[in-house]
Amino acid sequence: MQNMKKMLGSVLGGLAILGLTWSMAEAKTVKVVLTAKEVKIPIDNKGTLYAAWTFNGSIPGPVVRVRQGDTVDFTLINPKTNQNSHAMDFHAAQVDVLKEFAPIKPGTSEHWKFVAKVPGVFMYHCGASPMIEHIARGMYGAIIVDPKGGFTRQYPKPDREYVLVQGQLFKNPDDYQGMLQQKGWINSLINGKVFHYDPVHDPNATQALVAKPGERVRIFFVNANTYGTVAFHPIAGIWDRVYVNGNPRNVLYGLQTYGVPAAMGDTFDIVSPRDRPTNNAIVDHNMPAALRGAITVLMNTPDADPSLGRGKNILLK
Ligand SMILES: [Cu+2]
Repeated sequence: MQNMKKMLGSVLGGLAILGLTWSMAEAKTVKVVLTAKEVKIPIDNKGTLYAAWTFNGSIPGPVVRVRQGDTVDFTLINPKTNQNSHAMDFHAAQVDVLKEFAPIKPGTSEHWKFVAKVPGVFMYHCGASPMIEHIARGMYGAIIVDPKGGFTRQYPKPDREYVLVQGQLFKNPDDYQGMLQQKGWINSLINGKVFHYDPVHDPNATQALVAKPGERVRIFFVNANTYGTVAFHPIAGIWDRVYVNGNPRNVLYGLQTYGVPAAMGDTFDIVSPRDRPTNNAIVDHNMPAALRGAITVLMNTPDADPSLGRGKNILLK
């Protein structure tokens, strides 16, 4: 009996440690280091330079991708060569706005952690004052929190994935009062450029999103406008599914247009006809935004480059 108890004890002990090891292996700590960079970068396909404020020197900043339950170990660096304080506001984090999200001065850095508890696609942005200027100048990006449960019937594995982040370009981002009234909004940016992936409207555009006919294309979309809802619509197509906030539990079927408010992220699946090559123009159907640059072509052809919409190529540079 004594031996039996001993044996049972060691078996249970072994299981507990196994369980612990298993759950530790499941949730990872992901190091994310972003540097605030005030730099001139091209904001269209012909290379027009713009005095942007960025995370890591690009608009949008890098895509951060973790799994639900992971810990994001975050460092923000504000080099002393910058003129302005900057901050980080991850919409995927549940922390203290006055602490973690507080601005830091040039020549300093900050370090904090959060557990990404809710799955979806979330905006991140600089929250330093005036926030309208820090966002308008380009300090935003997307963080994807993949669901712990993985793919399901409701949230099937896509064939391709793309990230699209829409923002605005203002003629004078120092004009705080003007921007509050949306004055001087001259262009819309998709992943930091006007008509970035639209060779139809911009002869200088060299890229488009690609897929093979019939493939499920999943678009992680973030509205980084300073103001206004994006009327997200795939011309010549229908959204097969829309996951509100990118959460697989919030699924809608068969939508033509779905409104994405400022500071929201939603996930969109589109499946083109399998029996023929087609093109879609993915637009903000608010005409002022579309015609100022928010049009993205998705080409569905049998010879679609297999490397695009996968791995590192979900945000096309
Ligand atoms: Cu900033």
